[in-house]
Amino acid sequence: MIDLYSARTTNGLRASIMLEELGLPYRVHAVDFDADNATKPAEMMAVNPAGSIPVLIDHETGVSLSQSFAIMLYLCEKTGRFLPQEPVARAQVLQWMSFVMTDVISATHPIFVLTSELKDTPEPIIRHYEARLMRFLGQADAQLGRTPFLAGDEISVADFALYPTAAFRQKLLDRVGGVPNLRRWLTEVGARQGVARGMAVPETPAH
Ligand SMILES: N[C@@H](CCC(=O)N[C@@H](CS)C(=O)NCC(=O)O)C(=O)O
Repeated sequence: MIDLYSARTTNGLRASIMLEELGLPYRVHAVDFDADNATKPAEMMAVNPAGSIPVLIDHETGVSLSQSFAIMLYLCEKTGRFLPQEPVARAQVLQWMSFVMTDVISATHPIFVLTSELKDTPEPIIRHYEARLMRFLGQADAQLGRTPFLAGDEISVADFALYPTAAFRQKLLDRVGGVPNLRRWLTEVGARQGVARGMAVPETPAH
């Protein structure tokens, strides 16, 4: 059995989307990640003293992990799915996975901080970071014009990594327009049962 400590943020959703897509049984523990670390579940804090979600404990293998990137790769390796073994195909998937986890997230994080955590951020500063994010999403769009999924013909862990981050920026995409291939991909990936189920985890937020 797997325990997942999570919340409905893009990092948490990456873990639950993977678990749902792979059909692995798990228990979810909703965490209020903004709360004082002293109030967070002890089992989770033992794995990740920083107190950030997601945290995954796999009792079958004895592995305990934080970091959504590592959790996604671990689940792929455990099941042999969504991350090819063949070196060239694997390198392509890891390239797009790195693109999501470093380039795209480095652009979305400032937008989150400037619009949700800080008040009265001047509009040009927000627009600057939105334009930076759109440059990266434009890169994904160009790739998705060439291949159905980020790393080629098959859906991979890289697509599941990008999905919650791109889906959470739907309003920006609607305002800016363009990126037709990314929109096609968002519809297709979002229609998958595993993705839809993963996006709704945990059902009830922690308080
Ligand atoms: N690099 C980490 C980031 C994890 C992270 O920042 N989680 C946030 C929620 S999305 C959190 O728990 N923040 C509260 C804290 O750090 O105390 C990952 O990919 O899992």
